[in-house]
Amino acid sequence: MIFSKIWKTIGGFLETLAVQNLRMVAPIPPPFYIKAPSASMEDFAVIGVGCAGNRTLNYLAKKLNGIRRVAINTDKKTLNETEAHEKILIGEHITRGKGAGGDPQLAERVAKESLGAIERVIGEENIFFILAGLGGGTGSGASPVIADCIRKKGKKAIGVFLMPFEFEEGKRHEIARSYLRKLLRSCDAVFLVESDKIAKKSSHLPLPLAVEKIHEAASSCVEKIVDITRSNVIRLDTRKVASFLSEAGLSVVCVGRGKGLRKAEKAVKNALLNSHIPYEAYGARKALIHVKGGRDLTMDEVHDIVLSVRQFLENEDVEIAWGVTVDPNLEKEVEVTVLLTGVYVPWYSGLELVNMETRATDEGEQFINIELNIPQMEER
Ligand SMILES: Nc1nc2c(ncn2[C@@H]2O[C@H](COP(=O)(O)OP(=O)(O)OP(=O)(O)O)[C@@H](O)[C@H]2O)c(=O)[nH]1
Ligand SMILES: [Mg+2]
Repeated sequence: MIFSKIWKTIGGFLETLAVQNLRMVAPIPPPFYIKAPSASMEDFAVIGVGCAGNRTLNYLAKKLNGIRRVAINTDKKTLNETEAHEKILIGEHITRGKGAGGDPQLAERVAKESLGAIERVIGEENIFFILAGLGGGTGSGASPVIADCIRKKGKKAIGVFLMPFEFEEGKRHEIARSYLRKLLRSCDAVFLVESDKIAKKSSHLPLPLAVEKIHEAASSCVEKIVDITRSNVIRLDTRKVASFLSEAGLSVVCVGRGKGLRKAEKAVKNALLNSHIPYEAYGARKALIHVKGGRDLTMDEVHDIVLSVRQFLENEDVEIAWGVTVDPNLEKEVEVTVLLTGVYVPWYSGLELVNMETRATDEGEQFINIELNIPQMEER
């Protein structure tokens, strides 16, 4: 009894000593000891619908290979050529696997008939991206059915849709607009890719490369949202991102990079000015900012980035959330992603589409005058 008491006392003493010793000898982690962010894709899945949606899925497979990909189409040939983990051919008894021929009502009907198969591919993930080109049959008609199915299961449906090219017939634009209205009701958040604007910028490129630029814009939307959930210093986890995107309406992702002197200022300006914002960003209800930098990223830089986004939005009530990633692989470089939700759509109420690019040039002063209190830093 006495022996065990003595033993306990000695043991306790040795333990305390060991802990103290450990405290003394344990190397103090250097302030920048931060692991490079790793992929966490189990919360996300992507569904490519129709031909444009399937092809975008192929592009995404090269960029974000770990994400589960599902392809849905009425077109058997395109479906066969799609790199997806699961594939669903819908409406084969009517279309004989040859596409919906630009008829979204037909696509909607056959998607509803295949609801069982669609439900089975809505897995454990919390956030589902739907990729499709609007203006044709399958992407326009089946996407709302898929979005409804996702939300009925309590998951988030995030649409990333390619708008038709200007030169396409009027009917395609009519379909795109009317199904966009539907999709704004069915999806939690909708991101639009203005194919035409991107195509014009890359008109000098061979056609497959120019088309790839459009797929790149759509898949970068997915990549950047997934990337936010990898933030490691100030965390924005999937739950926060999911709640941010919940019933968010029309949304936009802008990305900018800056290097060297005043890199944070350059990054935030590039994000807000050079993005393909096809609608008014000023009306945004919420903004989510993800700042990525190397070990030299300072609190001042992050502070000024957040402040300048607030100034840009010209709305005191805008709800802002922000996350920070320090990636040791980024050297003297800052990347800023700004996700805006609930943006205003002028043509949604019958007005014409506002071309943000023209605005940026015509009223450039307005943006350039944003006072960015970013300290001058020595180029290292
Ligand atoms: N970027 C890109 N856009 C495409 C591609 N194919 C079509 N589009 C665009 O997406 C819109 C919809 O076209 P599709 O995806 O072919 O249509 P769908 O959904 O397959 O519908 P159906 O063919 O009628 O069954 C078109 O109006 C084009 O603007 C593509 O391969 N890449
Ligand atoms: Mg098709």
